[in-house]
Amino acid sequence: MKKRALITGITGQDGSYLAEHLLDLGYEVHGLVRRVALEQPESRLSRLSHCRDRLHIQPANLDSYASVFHVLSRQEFDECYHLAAQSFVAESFSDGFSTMATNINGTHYVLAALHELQPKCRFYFAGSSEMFGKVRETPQTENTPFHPRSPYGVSKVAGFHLCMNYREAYGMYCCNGILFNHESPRRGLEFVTRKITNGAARIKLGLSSELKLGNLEAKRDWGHARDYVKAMHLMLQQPEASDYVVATGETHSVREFCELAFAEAGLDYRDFVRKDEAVFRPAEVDLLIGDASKAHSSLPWTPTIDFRTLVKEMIHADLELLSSRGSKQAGNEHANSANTV
Ligand code: NDP
Ligand code: GDR
Repeated sequence: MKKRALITGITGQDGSYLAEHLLDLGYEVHGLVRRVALEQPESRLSRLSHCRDRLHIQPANLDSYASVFHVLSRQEFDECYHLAAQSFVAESFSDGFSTMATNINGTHYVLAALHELQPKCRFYFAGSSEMFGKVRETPQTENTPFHPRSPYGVSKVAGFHLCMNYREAYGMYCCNGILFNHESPRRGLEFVTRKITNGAARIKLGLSSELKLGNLEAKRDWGHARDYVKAMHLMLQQPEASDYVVATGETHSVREFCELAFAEAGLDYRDFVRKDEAVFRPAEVDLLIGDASKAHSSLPWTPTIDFRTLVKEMIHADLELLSSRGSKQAGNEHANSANTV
C-alpha cells in the first residue's frame, strides 16, 4: 500500500524538496495550500511546477481551524509534515502578532485536528535553531536550553512544546526537528544567502551596482535543504517519536558567505557590499552551530553537501536564471518567480 503524506507549507523551499523526496519514495503526496496561492499558481506554486501534476493540492489556511479540520476529515494520512509558518525572522519583529497567530495557533490547529480525527498519523514539527537564540552552550544539542531572541523564535519554542505535549499527553507520534539554517537556489530572496547570491549575480550581469546588507559578522550553520528534508522523513520512520538536531556542525559568517559567492562570480565583495542599518535586528542571534550526533547515530543521517558546494550551486543558479531572462526587468521580478530552479 502506498503511504499517504500531507505537507503543510508545500509551496515553500522545504515543502518543495520534501514533496519531491516523498514522490521518489513512492508516497502519495498531498499539500495544504492557501487559496491566495492557488489563485496565482505561476508565482506561488512555481517551486512545484515540475511535479505539480503528481501532487494532490488541498486548499486550507493555517489561520482557520475549520479549514484544517476539513482537509483532515476527508482523507487519512500516514504522515503529516507541518512546515507552514511565517518563517522570516525579521518580519516577526515588524508583525509579531501575525507570526504568533500563524506559527502557534496554526500548529495547535493541526495537532488538535489530528488528535480528534487521526491520532495514529505521525507528525513532524519544523522547529528551529532560532529557539536557541542567545546560546547557552556551543555547539547546541537537543539538551541545550532555549533562549529565543525574536517573536519568531518564541513562536517556534511554543510549537516545540505543543508538539511534545501532544506526544506526552495523548501518546501521539510527534517529532520535533530542530533544524539549523538550510538553503538552496529555491530559498526566498529575503533570506541573506539568496539575497547575496542574487545580488552578486545582478552586479555581475550589470543589473545592479551594489548590495545592501546588515550584520556581516553573524554566524550560521548552513546546510542544503535537499539534505535536510531527508532527515525529516527519517524522523517519522523510527520506532519511537523523538526530537533531533539537524545541522552540519560547521559555522560561517555572513561575510564569509559574501566573500565566496562574489569570488565565484569573479568579483570582490568589498567593492560592492554596503552597510544598511535598517536591516539590523533589534535582537540578534550571533552564533549558531549544531551538534547532530543523535541524528547521525539514530536516524541515521549525515549531510552530503558542504558549505562551498552550497554557495557555488546558489550563485551559479542565480547567474543562469538572470542571464536566461536577459533583461533588467527580468532581474527585478518578484522573488517567487525566481524560485523555479
Ligand atoms: P518558506 O518561507 O519557504 O515556506 C513557508 C511555507 O508556509 C509556504 O509554503 C507558505 O505558503 C506557508 N504558509 C505561511 N503561512 C501560511 C498560512 N497561514 N496558511 C498556510 N500556509 C502558510 O519556509 P522554509 O521552507 O524555508 O521552512 C519550512 C519550515 O521550516 C518553516 O516552518 C520554517 O520556520 C522552518 N525552518 C526553516 C529553516 C530554514 O533554514 N529554511 C530552519 C529551521 C526551521 P505561501 O506559499 O502561501 O506563502
Ligand atoms: P535567519 O535567516 O534569521 O537565520 O532565519 P536570515 O537569512 O534571514 O538571516 C541570517 C543572518 O544574516 C544576517 N543578515 C541579514 N539577514 C537578512 N535576511 N538580510 C540581510 O540583508 C542581512 N544582513 C545580515 C541576519 O541578521 C542573521 O543574523 C532562517 C529562517 O529560515 C528561519 O525560518 C529558520 O528558523 C532559521 O533560519 C534557522
